[in-house]
Amino acid sequence: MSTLYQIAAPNQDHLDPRGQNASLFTTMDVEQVALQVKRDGLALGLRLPEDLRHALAEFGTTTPVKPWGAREGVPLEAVAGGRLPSGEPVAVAETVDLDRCEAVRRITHDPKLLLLGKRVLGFNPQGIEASLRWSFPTNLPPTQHNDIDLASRWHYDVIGKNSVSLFFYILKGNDDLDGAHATILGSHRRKKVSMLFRPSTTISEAELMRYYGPGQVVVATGEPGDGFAEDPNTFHRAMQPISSARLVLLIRYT
Ligand SMILES: O=C(O)CCC(=O)C(=O)O
Ligand SMILES: [Fe+2]
Repeated sequence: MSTLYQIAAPNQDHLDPRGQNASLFTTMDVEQVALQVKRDGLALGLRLPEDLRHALAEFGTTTPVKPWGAREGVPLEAVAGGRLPSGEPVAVAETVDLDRCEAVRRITHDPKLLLLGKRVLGFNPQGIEASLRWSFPTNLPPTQHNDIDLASRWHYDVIGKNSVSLFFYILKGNDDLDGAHATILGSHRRKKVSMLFRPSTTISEAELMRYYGPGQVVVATGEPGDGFAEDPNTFHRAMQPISSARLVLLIRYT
């Protein structure tokens, strides 16, 4: 997470973001998407214009990355095989210097996305973060992969008082499940009390399925350019990339 902007002073909160007609997301119905995020925790069907997806793919493939926990960026090629030069497996790495990418700013400050943030949060977003994130096929058995990428286990995130995430697949394997993102519908509103007092990554899939039912799981399959909005307080997880590395743009309004 690397970018933080202030877009509206609290004393201007009655104002909606201006210039709705200039949005990049021409067909998006903000009120409908906001309603779904609030009700289900998830709204599919967002779509990034191809020129911006292309600009992000270009930036992501030519800029150094920071593996989780690393101090410094390394060239993408050094880790793209799912191993550090030391041989240690690496599942996730973030593109550095995202502030230099003009396409990111256009997306994070898009008037319709900002309005979506306002409708879900109940106030104009005060914090805007963006992350361009690689997930690599480690070729490890799922349990081992999940140990080095905790976001591959079911979990929920509590970020500030309220938050909403937007994901856009920039590059992704061909298979639907390959590097996809899964969500348990409605789980932002309904958790067992005991789920609140344990690290969420320690809650087993079996326990979640018993409580919510397998029918509540939605996998956001999709192609590069497809995106979705999610309440991070839902249970969700990243699925292991199999055929090729996945690149996603993640935006978070708080
Ligand atoms: O990469 C994903 O699909 C999930 C990431 C995630 O869980 C998060 O950033 O909170
Ligand atoms: Fe998460």
